[in-house]
Amino acid sequence: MPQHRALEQWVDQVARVTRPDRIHWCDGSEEEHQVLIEGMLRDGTLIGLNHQRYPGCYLHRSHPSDVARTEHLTFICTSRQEDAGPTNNWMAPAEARGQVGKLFEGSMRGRTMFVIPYLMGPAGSPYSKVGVEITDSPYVVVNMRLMTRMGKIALERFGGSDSFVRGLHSLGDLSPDRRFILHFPEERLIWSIGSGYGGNALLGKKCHSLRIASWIGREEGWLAEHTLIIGVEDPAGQVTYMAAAFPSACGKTNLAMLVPPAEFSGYKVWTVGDDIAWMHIGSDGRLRAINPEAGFFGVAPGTSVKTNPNITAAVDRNTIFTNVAVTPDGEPWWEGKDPTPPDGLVDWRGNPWTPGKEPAAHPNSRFTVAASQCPSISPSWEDPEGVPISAILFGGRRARVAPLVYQAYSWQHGVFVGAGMASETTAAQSGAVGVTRRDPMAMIPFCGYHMADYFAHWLNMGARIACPPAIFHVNWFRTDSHGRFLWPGFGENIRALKWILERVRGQGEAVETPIGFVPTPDALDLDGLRLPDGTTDELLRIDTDAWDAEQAEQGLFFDRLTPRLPDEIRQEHAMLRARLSRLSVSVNAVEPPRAL
Ligand code: OXD
Ligand code: MN
Repeated sequence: MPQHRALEQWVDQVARVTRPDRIHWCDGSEEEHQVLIEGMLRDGTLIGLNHQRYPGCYLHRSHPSDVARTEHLTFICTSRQEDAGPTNNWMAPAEARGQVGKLFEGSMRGRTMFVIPYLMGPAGSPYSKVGVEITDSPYVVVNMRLMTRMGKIALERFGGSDSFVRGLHSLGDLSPDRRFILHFPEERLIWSIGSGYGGNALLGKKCHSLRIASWIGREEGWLAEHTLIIGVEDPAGQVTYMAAAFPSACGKTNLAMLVPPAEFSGYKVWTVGDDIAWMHIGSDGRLRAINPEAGFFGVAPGTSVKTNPNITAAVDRNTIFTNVAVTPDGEPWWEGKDPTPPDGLVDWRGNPWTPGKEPAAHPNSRFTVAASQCPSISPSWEDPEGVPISAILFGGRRARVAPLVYQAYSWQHGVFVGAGMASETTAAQSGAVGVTRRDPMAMIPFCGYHMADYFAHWLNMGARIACPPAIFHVNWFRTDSHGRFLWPGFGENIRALKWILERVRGQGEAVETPIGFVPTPDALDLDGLRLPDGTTDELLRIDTDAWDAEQAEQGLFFDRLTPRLPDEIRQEHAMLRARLSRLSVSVNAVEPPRAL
């Protein structure tokens, strides 16, 4: 393969350091897949599931200390620390090469080194990019085959080019003390050692498609975002595309595959992507999104026929389950799959499960499945030009502060809304769950450069889009004083999407509030929902005390980003403060109006 010279040289160089027993170039074929599966069944890396009910499905149990993304061990290795910014861990490239390079020495002894050429994005799209992952994990290979266009198809796209993203992964000894996920964006290089977990080891996903791609996107003038992409079809058959950025495990997969309730039978949601979007300005001047991935690596707990019938139908064949529980019949099981757990479950560690103590499935247990198996997959999901985005939604888990839905006043205000986002942490990353953290545009773990420069890039993009999408914020997670969710979520979220659709078309009633346009209670179509009295008002209420605290926390976060923070973000923050103080004076005023 003389045309892949740069690739061959790199593979040789890696093999000289890592010392594998064998090198296998992956072609992505069915035969190769079967050989890998059989090998993993033999050595226990995979466990076969009930092949009558779940044909082609397997279970993988990871090392119990390797079950989620490890953000504290994830580094951006730019030559200048200030380019990584204060929200990323940084390591000097020379130090990274020295310290972590040692860990790769001989790390593949006794193992096969797999070379995985992959394509992120549809074949034939001008926006797709090639990467190559070298790994010593066959589990990674079979997952990459589901999550990317892998093997021959990627090599074809490669041509003679030496500009591809290089990703080197080794399981090492799986010790968290020797685990590092390093990104060298200037060199388009990723090094990951010591973890087999998806987000740390499937390098096409977070490492390439977000951290490295966000850097490339800024250089080339496009956006790499942690967003789902959907097409919302109305009863007239018109499809409007939206992108939505929520942090990990906040329901992107469920929203991407939403099935509306009976009252909304004329509406349909088409899935284009559930996690990542690459958005370019198309030749028509619109923002166009492609899904760089080819599969879904979704959170299993909470997934059921009721919450997500589409993914339930997709994962009944050719699916890899990781860290779920198993029934005595060899079926995968997780909390929320059925109202009552079946008897005789084996938990995610492989032990008999005792109800009432720990969950049977790990809270971050996952399924990996090809997108093409999803019944709601959009006919346009592989459109090389991408789909035209009319609305961008930001959202997170906020118990009190954010109303169900609101619209930003403008692109600039919308960028500020995204920049001011926060959410409660989930099991998708190691560390405490349920802690509120600032997570601008759901990109805090994934932006490969300084957050302030990232906001500036968003602002610049807006100026270049002839017809910029409208920007909204949604929150399905508001609770009452007893901590109960006020909003039923899942399929009922179509009600918020319908209002968004109307706003995009210049319809839909709204009131102007300090934070943006909030629907009037009548503007939301709540027919058939029967929410308890007062719930709608509560869902849409702007709690001024909570917002005062919120804007103060936003200010502290923005202070960390000075002096690079764009003036526009500071101005929007000051304007929010001014609008809030006017509101709190008018709500709480005991003084005569002249006090204003
Ligand atoms: C994911 C994540 O796996 O965000 O998508 O953690
Ligand atoms: Mn994600």
